[in-house]
Amino acid sequence: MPQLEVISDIDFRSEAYKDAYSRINAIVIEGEQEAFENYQRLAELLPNDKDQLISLSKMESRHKKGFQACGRNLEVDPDMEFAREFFADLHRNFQEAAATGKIVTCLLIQSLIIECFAISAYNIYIPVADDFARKITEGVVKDEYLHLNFGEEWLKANFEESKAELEEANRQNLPLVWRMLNQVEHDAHELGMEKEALVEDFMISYGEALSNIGFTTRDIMRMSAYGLAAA
Ligand code: PL3
Ligand code: FE2
Ligand code: FE2
Repeated sequence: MPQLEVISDIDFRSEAYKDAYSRINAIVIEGEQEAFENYQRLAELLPNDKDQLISLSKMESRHKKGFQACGRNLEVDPDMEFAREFFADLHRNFQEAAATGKIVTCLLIQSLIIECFAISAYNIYIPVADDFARKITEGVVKDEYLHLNFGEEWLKANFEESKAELEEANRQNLPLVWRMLNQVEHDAHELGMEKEALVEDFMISYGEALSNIGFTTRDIMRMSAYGLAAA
């Protein structure tokens, strides 16, 4: 298996690896915590889908516990303050949207952008992870596809009336993803993950999601380009 060669190159116990892991691990823990809170909030906003959304939120708190165990296993103390700062803009945008009943914006932020970000990061992490974290991450990523699917199905069913708000929410939030990727580029590299691969995987997942919802290829090209110049 070629993967084993890659793994043997990485020293999971080195100070440089653990230092980078203290931030990446915190980001993932914070991301899962925010996802938990966001699905709880969505359950209040969408009473018809309440049970399903509560069940998604419970998966997020399991993911958080799993990644906390990954950090403990490597004897890394996650830098949670860094991670809260990392998510601050997306967090604020979600809160503001929820407070004004903008469900479409909330779904775009959580179920499309954050889930696609997580799916691409986890898929790229799996082949370079330590054995313990790899098993955890493989289990988590399966759930993230269900979360993405929830958003896709809801937005597809309400496409015409959601379209304008989706475009606006994309314009506001996609540039934040590119900024966040730039912010983790160095630490991700230390863990064996390349930014180009993260960007490519994100673009594929996000583009497919927009296509499943009902956007044309032309719309997708235009929407995906927002803020990319800065990446
Ligand atoms: C939603 O279910 C989870 C949200 C988590 C967002 C994670 C974003 C991760 C970006 C950092 C890239 C490195 C990932 C390493 C994987 C352990
Ligand atoms: Fe999750
Ligand atoms: Fe999720």
